[in-house]
Amino acid sequence: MSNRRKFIKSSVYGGLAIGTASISTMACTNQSTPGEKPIVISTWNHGMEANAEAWNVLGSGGKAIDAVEKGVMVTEADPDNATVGIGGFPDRDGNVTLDACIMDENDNCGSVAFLQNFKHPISVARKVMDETPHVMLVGEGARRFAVDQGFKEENLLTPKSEAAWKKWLLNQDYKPKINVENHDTIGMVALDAEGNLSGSCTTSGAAWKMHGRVGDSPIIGAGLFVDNEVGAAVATGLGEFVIKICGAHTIVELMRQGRSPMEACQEAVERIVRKYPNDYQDLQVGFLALNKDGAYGAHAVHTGFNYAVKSKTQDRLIDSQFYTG
Ligand code: SD4
Repeated sequence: MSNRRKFIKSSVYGGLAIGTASISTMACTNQSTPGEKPIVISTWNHGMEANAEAWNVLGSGGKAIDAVEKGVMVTEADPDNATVGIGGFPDRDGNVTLDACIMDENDNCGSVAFLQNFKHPISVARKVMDETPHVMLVGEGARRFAVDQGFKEENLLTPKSEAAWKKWLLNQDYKPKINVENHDTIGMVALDAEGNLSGSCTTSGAAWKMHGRVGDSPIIGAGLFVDNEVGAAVATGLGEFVIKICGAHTIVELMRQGRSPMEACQEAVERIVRKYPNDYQDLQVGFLALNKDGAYGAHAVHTGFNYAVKSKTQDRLIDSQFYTG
């Protein structure tokens, strides 16, 4: 491998913010849970706050699609979160570039990638879904569309993330590190009282990525997939490997074939491990799935992934199962 490729590869692994289960309240569950609705589940610790906002919609009989948009907006607006929205770590040239997508129960979907200077990419993605004949807008076209829709441009590089970037610039030779932060991309899936599923996913992507890099999070079928006949799934972690196995879509199809949400996530994780034996030790990917009955489950390549669940009977953070060989 050339030095340049090596640099790029290790920078991407190393810069990806991958969380730890620092405030877990519950041990791993082996099986998917029995179903209930309405229910919302989302990735990482920050999912607790995001779920609370989503529940304001779901708990009063609102639609899953509105819940998953409102929920992840909480995380996007948090400047202390270095992996989503404002305050997200920039690419290696110092630009904060955001990816997001959203999908409803009728296969309507909207996505933005490489979006800069908008605090709520998920809402721009929602507008792409609601107001255009397209699924995905990127870069300058996405910017113009957002401005036309009334979104305000603002600087998303906070002093804290700028300082982190400048520190990284000093040697630029990250080694792979897993579980270095306690927050990450937010992916959320929900089932509303009517029995309809929706999902959302939003991120600033891999820290110190190459300018122009887009991960799995805005790719329908990779970072997020919803099929109202079956279930919904979201991904977090090193997006390149989620894209390679078309992660979220794979999980939904496995559920269609009869797997529980947990089994489906586990099979997707094992596919990554099996197909990329030289890579998986140095990367984290976590999957989260919810089926049409409101049963959920998760699985990750390594320990450290956790997820938040909220329903009438549950409001908790759960440590995900992970690959143990
Ligand atoms: C990406 N999957 O851009 C996203 C980032 C993420 O854990 O989820 N980080 O690859």
